[in-house]
Amino acid sequence: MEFIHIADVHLGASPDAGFPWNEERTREIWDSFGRLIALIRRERPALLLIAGDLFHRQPLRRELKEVNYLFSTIPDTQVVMIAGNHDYIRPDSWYLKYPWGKNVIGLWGEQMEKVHVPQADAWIYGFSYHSREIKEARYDSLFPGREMGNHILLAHGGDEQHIPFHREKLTASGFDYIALGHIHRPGIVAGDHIRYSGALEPLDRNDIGVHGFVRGRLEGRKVTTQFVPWACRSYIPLEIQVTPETAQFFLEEEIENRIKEAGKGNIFSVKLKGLRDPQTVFDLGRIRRMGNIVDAADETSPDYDLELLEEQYEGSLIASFIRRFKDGDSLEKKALNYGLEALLEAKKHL
Ligand SMILES: [Mn+2]
Repeated sequence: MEFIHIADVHLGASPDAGFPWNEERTREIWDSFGRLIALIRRERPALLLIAGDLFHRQPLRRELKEVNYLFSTIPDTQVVMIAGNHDYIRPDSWYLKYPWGKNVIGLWGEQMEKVHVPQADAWIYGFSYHSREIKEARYDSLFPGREMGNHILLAHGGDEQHIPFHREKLTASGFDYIALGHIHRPGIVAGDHIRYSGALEPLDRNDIGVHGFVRGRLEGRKVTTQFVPWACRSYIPLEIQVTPETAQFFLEEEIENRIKEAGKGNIFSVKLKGLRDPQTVFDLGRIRRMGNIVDAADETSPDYDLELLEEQYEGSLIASFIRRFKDGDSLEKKALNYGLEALLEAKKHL
C-alpha cells in the first residue's frame, strides 16, 4: 500500500507581500499543490494524508471548490485530512459545510476519530484544531485499536502552544505511521515511521533548506518512507565576506555570481560580514534590486586605524576610549568599534 503525506501547504499565503514577485509566489503555492495532485493522478497511491494547515487561514468556499475539483481527479486515492492551527475549525467553517467528493474524508472533530479505508487496508486516526492553540499534550496518550490492518495517525503540532509531545511516547504508541504537520522543515522524529513532511513550499524567509513531501509504502506492518523535494524555490541566506579593499562594484559582482550559482529563481537574504573600509558605505538599495532579495543587511565593522585615530584625537574622549579598549578581547574590540563609529559620527555633526 502506497501513500503520500503532505502538510502545511498554506494555500492562500503570500509570504513575500510587498516584493515584486509576491503575486507569482502566491500563485505558485497553489500550483505546487496542483502539480502534486497531477503526480498522484499518475502514481495512484491508495492514500493522500494531509496533516493540517492545508490553508493559511479560514478557507473560502470557492477555494474549497478548487481543492475538491483537484481531489476529484484522483478518484483512486483516498484523501484524509485534519485542520491545523491556521485553518482551525470554526463553527461556520466551510470545511464542515462543503459537499466533498466521496474520496475525501475530513477528520474535523475536536475529539479523536478513526476511519477505515478498505482500499488501503488502513485505519486513519486524527482530530482537528478548533482554536489557534492547544497546549495539552494530547498525542502522548493515544493508542491504536486492535483491528487488523495498518493504523495511521494524522497529527499537527509539536511546540509548546500546539500540542507538545514526547518523542518516546509517540514512538511507543504503536501506530504504524504517524504523519506529522506544523513544523515547516522536513524532519524525522523516529525512523521511517514518525515524520514531519515539512511544508510543500517554503513560506517564510526563515524556512531555509529543501521542501517537499513524504512518499511511503506499508507492507504488512512495515513502513518505508522517503522525503521527496518538490518546492519551486528555496529561501537562501547569502553571507558575503568583505574586506577593507572591497568596492561596491566588486561586491555586486560577487553577489551576482553567488545568486547565479544557487539558481536565480530562489529567494535570497544577503548579509555582509567582515571588516570594511571606514570610508565605505555599501549601497544596500542597489543590492536589494539585484534579484529576488528579501533582505540586505550590512553587519560589517569599520576597519579603523587605531594608532592614527589615537594620535589625531589626542586629549579627547576618543583617544582615551581607544586606549581603554584597544588591547581587549574580541568582545571589547567589537564594543570599541561600535563606540568609535558612534563617537566619530557625533563628531561630524558638531
Ligand atoms: Mn501549523
